[in-house]
Amino acid sequence: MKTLPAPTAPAVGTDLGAAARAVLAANWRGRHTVPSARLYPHQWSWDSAFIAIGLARVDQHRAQLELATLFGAQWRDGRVPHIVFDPDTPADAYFPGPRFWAPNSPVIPMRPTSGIVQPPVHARAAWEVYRRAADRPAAADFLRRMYEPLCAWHDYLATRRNLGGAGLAAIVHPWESGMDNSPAWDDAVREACAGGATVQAARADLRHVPASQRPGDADYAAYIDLAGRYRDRSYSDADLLPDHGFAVEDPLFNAAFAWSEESLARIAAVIGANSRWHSDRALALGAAIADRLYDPELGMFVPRDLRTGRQIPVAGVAGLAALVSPGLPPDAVARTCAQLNSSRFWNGHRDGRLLATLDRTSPDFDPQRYWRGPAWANTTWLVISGLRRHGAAAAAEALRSGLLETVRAEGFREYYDADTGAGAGCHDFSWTAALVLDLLG
Ligand code: 2M8
Repeated sequence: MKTLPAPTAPAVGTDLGAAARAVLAANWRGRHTVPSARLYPHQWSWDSAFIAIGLARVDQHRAQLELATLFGAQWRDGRVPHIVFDPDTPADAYFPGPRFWAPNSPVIPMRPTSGIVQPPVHARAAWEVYRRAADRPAAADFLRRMYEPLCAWHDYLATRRNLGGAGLAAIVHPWESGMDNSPAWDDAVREACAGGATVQAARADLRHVPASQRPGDADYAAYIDLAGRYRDRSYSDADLLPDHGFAVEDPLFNAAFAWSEESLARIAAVIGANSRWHSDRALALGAAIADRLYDPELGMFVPRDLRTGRQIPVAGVAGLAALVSPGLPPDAVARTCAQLNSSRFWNGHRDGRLLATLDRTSPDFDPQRYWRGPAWANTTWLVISGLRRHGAAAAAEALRSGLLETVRAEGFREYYDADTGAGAGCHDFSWTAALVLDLLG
């Protein structure tokens, strides 16, 4: 049995870049990086994409390997699983582990994985790796190897996950949003919640992080119920509606899809493939996001529940992250950018620079609890990218400096109290370190 390493990263001190590199070195497992040594001791899908974006700044080879390892576990239907389990990590180190996701397999396969997905930021990450590469020929080879797997991944989303029929990809579990306990999922989670007691006994996360900073037991009961139902239909997406308890078109997920599709167009151009097809699909995704996920009353993007056919009017950072998408109408972009200066997302204590996950005026806002309020590096980074895309350089810079200041003071935490900036969740968290490297430039 492998002994888990203790965190070895030095205090942040003055050299933020060196400290970030040390976190990523401590979390490196030879072919991939774990998000956190104890809380998340396997490989996660969108974490690896963010990690590759940071590694692209300092170690092209590791950045390439990070993405290649993840895609080595891609399913035949094109899906990229949200967790690739490390067979050397003890089975009870993370819940739900490989036996939950594949209970009928007599032995755990060589590459055990989960069966759900996470936001498709990978093609964008592959493009970033190429863009930053010192060894361009090696990076072009890498793009050639990644192109077909990335196309298969996007085709899976565009076809099998097109549950709403408008071309957007549906997510079928709250974990697929990456923003697990967002209040936007509360109604569906309440319905799916089976029984908390058994789940509490199995939860490994509470050994590492205070319960007040994690999802509740009822949330976990719903996660297990929904994942179990999807698993029991062999992870098939056919005829999922109306019975499956969760089917949502999410703005962050689909904007990441559109942004990545646009990156596939650039990748195709480098390797001599047809790029037009990808840029057309990127723009079509943007148009569908505008059509189905823009809420003119709130003045920003929101998720759409495919079970009710209605938008979920929750103002969250996912609706701001939609700004990374190509093909959005200028008025929707302008109103969404303006949200940064509203009382919903303005933080008086830090000049509005700490970006909360949720509308601060919402009764559900909780500055410390996971995806219900705290500031996260990855969502902040996505919104910075969206603002830059639309020329809002000053707003992007305010978020960038606010995040870097917070990390300097608190270390590479999983998230930060949205009111005070105090570090929360686990320590030495990989995507915080990686995206700091990118933001340092
Ligand atoms: C969190 O999600 C996992 C389940 O996937 C968990 O709570 O156990 C989320 O923050 C997710 O976005 C992230 O990818 C994952 C690993 O960092 O942790």
